[in-house]
Order: sequence, then C-alpha cells, then structure tokens
Amino acid sequence: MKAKIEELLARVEQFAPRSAAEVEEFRIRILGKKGELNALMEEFKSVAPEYKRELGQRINALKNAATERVNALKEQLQNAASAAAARIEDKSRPGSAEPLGSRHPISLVRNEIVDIFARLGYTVADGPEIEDDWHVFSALNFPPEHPARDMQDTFFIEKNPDILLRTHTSSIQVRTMEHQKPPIRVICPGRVFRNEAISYRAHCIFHQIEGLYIDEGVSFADLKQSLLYFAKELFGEKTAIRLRPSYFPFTEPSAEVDVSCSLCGGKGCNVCKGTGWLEIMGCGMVDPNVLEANGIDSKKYSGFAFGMGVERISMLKYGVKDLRLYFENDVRFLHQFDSAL
Ligand code: 2NM
Repeated sequence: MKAKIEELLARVEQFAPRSAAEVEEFRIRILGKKGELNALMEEFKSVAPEYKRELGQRINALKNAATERVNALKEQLQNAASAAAARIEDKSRPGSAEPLGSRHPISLVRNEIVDIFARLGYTVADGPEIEDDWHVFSALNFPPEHPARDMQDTFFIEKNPDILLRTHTSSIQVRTMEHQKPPIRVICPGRVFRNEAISYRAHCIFHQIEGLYIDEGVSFADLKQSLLYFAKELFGEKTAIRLRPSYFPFTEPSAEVDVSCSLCGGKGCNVCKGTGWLEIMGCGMVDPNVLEANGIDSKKYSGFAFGMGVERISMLKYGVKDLRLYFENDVRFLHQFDSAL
C-alpha cells in the first residue's frame, strides 16, 4: 500500500496538462467519488492497526498534494485563456505596423522620365525581351556585318533563324510602327541585354527609355525643343543642352545630347570632369530607310528618335558611383530611397 501511495504521488507531481479539460479529467480520476484516492481509503480500512498511523498520514499528504496541484493548474490555465481572449477582444489596442517597402531608384527615375514625356503627348509602349533579328537589327537599318550583331555583344538564344535578347528598346518602336499609322508618339521603357563585362559603369542587363515621334513635317528643331523641355523638367529650369554630332544606324543626322552639369552649374567639377557638361542620351532624325522598312512613306513623313540609359541618369540624379548597386538589392542602398515617390 505504501508503494501505491508513492506511485500516485509521483503521478500527481509529474502531471502536465495542456488544457483545463485535462485537469478536470485528472481530478475526477484521482479525487472523484469513484477515484483512485477513495479506492485507497477503502483499502485503508482493512490495514493492521499498527500501520494505520503512518499510512493515514501518507494518504492525507497525498490528498492535500493532489488537491493543491489540481487547483493550481486550473488557475494557471484559466489565466492563460483569459489573457488570450483579452488580446483578441481589445479592439482599441494599436495595430502592429507593417514595414513599408519603397520603390527601386530605377523605377523612380523611369516613372519620372515617362511622366515628362506623357505631358508632351507620348504614350507608353511595351514589347518582348526575347526578340528576333528583324525587330532588333534589320528593321533598324543595321547592315548585315554590323558589330552589334556579333556574338560578343548580343546574347543569342537560337541561331538560324536568330532569336536573341533585345540589345535596345528600339524593337518596341519597330513593333509600334508595324500596327500603328503616323502620327506616332511613343515612349518605350524596358530592360535590355548586352554581353558586356560587369563593372562600376556597365552591366549585362540594364534599362533604357527610347522615344519616337513621326508625323508630317517633324524637324530637327522639334527634336531640340522637346529634349530641352525634357532636360529642364528632369534637372531643373536652369539646365541647358548641347548636341554633338554622332552616328547611329537608325538615325541621320544623329547626335549625342549633353546637359549642363547640375552639380556645378556648368563651371566644371569632378562629376562632369571639369567640362561643365554631362552626356545623357543619343538622338537623331529617323533614317528614311527605317521608315520605309516599316511601311511608312518617307516622302510624306519624317520623325525623330532618342534613347537613354536609366541607370546612367539615376547615377547622375542620385550621385550613385557604382552601377552594380542597382542590381544587388542591398537594403542599406534601397532604404535610402524610402521617402521618394
Ligand atoms: C538612340 C539614339 C538615337 C532610336 C531610333 C529608333 C527608331 F526605332 F526610330 F529607329 N528608336 N530609337 C534611337 C535613336 C535610339 O539611343 C541611344
């Protein structure tokens, strides 16, 4: 009998319920009318008188321990349950703040550029990143032996017929000319791909924005005024532009566009390398060959086009010294643009 009491006491001490219902079940099994404790009392009646004193004390101690344990566990579980209920019911408690993300600097600058041209009546056009030879090269007056068609510069997916990653967003403009008659006024933002060694100023994936305007009587003067408006909107009212003669297969004449350095106001600093000017884009009058290749009468219509790298403009605007930062998604970099829209 002594062993039975010890065993039951051990069970009481080790009892670890997960719910109030389990405690109640345990109470009934041990302390209930038909429980194990009453069964021991029944057995106690027939114990020899010389053992009664010691065993009686032990049974009493067991009963006290079991009662205390059951009461303590009940209280503990009830407290936990009501605390949980209070948490759910307190509708006045402040909500937990969700951490907000922020726009990527490339998206910020892209949106800003697109918005400026939207104010000049341009609409946004989109196109596939995987392209064919026609839309990237042939329709844009690239001769068959042009170096851009080389494996060194272009990522080919298939050869003969050539399937490749677009190296500029001009393919979107070709697709626009395919299904739209002049007047055409589109702005084409997108990712482009070039097989280049990655450095602080080059990456094999980057972002371009190109624009195309075709109508009757579009002149080089229209191009210059549109780009001057754009430069002033992006870099400030005091900004000046200058055009330097250049060459692109799809435009004739072609030019590089510089803006006056907004950091030193044109006096010369380390960003503009003492020149007072920053190169931001290329442009030109659409070559008649390109218009004809795309089914547009070059005797009736003329147009201008321009293109710029979004990373480069974002670097100038935000003073970012290494282009690779745009692709690493390091939050210490990205969080610096939290307050921008
Ligand atoms: C540039 C520079 C000059 C351009 C030309 C065309 C099209 F489709 F009309 F032929 N799209 N983009 C162009 C012209 C792009 O980027 C530096």
